[in-house]
Amino acid sequence: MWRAETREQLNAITRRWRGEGLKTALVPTMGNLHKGHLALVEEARREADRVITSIYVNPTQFGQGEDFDNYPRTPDSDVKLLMQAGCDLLFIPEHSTMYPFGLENPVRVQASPDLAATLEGQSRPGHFDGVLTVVARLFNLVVPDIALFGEKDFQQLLVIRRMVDDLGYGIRIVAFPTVREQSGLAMSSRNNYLGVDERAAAGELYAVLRQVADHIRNGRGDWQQVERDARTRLESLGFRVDYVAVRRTKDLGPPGPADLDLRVLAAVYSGRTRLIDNVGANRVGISGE
Ligand code: PAJ
Repeated sequence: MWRAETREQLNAITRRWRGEGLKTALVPTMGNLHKGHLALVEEARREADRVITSIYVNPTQFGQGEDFDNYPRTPDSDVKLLMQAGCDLLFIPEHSTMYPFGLENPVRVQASPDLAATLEGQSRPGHFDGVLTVVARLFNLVVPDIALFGEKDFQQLLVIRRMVDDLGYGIRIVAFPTVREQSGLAMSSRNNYLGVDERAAAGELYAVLRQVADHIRNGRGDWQQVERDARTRLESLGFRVDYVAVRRTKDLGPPGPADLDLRVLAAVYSGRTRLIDNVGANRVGISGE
């Protein structure tokens, strides 16, 4: 596996690949890799000739009081896992490579407010601007043919797709389904913060989201009541609920009676750990409205 830290090192390798007509895939990550990340790398292997994984804990997407300083950094085990997964190039930049003019006054990308102001964007103001600011930089530096993102961060995926379509990046965005532990808990670097008991209980979040999806599939259309019931259930399981919401899959707007393709999204706290998850729920019948 090649390794690049600077723009020059990265360019030397990717220019050669492009010159040889090889199709490249980028998997952007913040490291502390788990099976969810590695599934993206393996999918990238199937989709492209060369796979580039980036590891960069991006300060501009963390809010004040969030976990930037404590975010788990495990580069040695990440390198081993990437080699096993068949990654061709690890791009592991310093701040000065990603933000050569410093972190205070970088050129920023602003996420489309219609997609980004709700749910995660409401709870974490500026978060998606920071995500797009670094993802645009990664796209500009790596110039991949495709880039892969997890459905685990569903709103992030939509915000990135919009940027690509709006700014005209010639990059195909591939979405990959959420990889889960046996308990149903979505794999996440932040799961490391959970205590043993919290971790055992955290799978219940997925169970509740699936129940909501089942209600919707069975024709329930009284979303607000469905959301309230889910909130109560999550609270009774010991979670502090940030949001649990039924939304349109395509733009995360509130669903109307004719909307069939829906998503159930939630953010909860287990102790001090913030967990997010989502599931799809395609409506077939319409009743109860
Ligand atoms: P990070 O949280 O490291 O996630 C990197 C990629 O892995 C994202 O596309 C995320 O959706 C995906 N992912 C995480 N957990 C997953 C799981 N359980 N199953 C499937 N995919 C999963 O998301 C980020 O980093 C950053 O915001 C980033 C896009 C790198 C920009 O800094």
